[in-house]
Amino acid sequence: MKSELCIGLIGSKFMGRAHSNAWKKAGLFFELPLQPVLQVVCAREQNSLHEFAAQWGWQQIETDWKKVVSSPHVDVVDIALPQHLHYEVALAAAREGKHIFCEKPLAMNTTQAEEMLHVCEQNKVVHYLNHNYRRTPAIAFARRLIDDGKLGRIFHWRSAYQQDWIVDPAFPLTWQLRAETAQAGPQWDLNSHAVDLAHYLVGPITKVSGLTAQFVAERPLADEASSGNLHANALGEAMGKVTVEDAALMMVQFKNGAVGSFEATRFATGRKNALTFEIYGSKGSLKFDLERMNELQFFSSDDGEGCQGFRTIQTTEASHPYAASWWPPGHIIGYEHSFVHAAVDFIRAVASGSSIEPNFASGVQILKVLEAGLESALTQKQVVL
Ligand code: SOE
Repeated sequence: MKSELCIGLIGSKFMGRAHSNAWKKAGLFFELPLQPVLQVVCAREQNSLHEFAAQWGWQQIETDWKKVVSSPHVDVVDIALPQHLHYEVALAAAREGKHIFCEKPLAMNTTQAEEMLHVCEQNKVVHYLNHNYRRTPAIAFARRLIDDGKLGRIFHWRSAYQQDWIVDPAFPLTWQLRAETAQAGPQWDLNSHAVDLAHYLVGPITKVSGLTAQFVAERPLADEASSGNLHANALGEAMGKVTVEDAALMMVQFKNGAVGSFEATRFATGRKNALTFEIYGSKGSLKFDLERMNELQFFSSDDGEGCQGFRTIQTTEASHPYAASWWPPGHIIGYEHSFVHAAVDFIRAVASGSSIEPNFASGVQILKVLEAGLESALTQKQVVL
């Protein structure tokens, strides 16, 4: 009987590191039905790839992604690439019968995403879209509270995803700032996470109004070879046009009648990676802040009169999702752990032949909302989904 799951990772930058760490740690902290094997890592630059493979323990390196996808030694293709490369790699991987672990956002548009989903379903492969924040204990616990009826009927969703890494107009024109490689700015990169969480915690969205802004129209061309972890050097004096938005806002209605707002920006000076959301219901409310990711704020109207107020739950008890596999209560975890949890759930899904969420079907629904937001910003009309 098979006891291993061989991973082929494509991409060796920020997400390549986060995924490598996840595959390595998954079996050290969690009981797994199959042990992940770091079989092969693929990227374009061979020299740095040798170093990357040695550091993370990848057994082989490859510079041609097509060889990874068709390798008989690979069971899972892990796509840790910018979104404009997801479509081609995912289609090829699914056609080779490989299970797919794919970084977000799923694709450049809904048309690509729908085809990716269709080909995965046709070839009966497990497909996972890595909106990793769902798998922080606090957010998974928030879902449990909602499922248990602790919030009652939900009225409001409110999220803000704020970063500041491009406030300086001298920050170069990296792939994230060009429509041909990124499709959109924070709407794709950041609001994709927030919409995924809203879908997970509140439900489907039916109406969208959007507003976008661009604060810097031109930037120095980037030396892409120097870019990684949201840093990059300019190539020289030459400038290029920024072809994505710098901030994206949406007002939405949910199918269950709740209403919500989303704010995503790379121009919130001082905010590095601040994702906050609030949910207000008839019986209780929740507040989450990624910068305090082990905590969940919970208000319950069931609390006795005079004792009501938002309480801070440390989601590190053994009874909290994922927490028992790490440390004793109060010994907190971080950003990278959400990737480990994703790897664990993915491996379990593959072993049991079941599906996992979010997946490419979730990705299609997320992109529909994001596209509606941009369309509405352009036409200045509400879009009904
Ligand atoms: C960059 O904006 C980024 O790395 C996103 O791409 C990630 O999805 C998010 O988790 C942190 O910020």
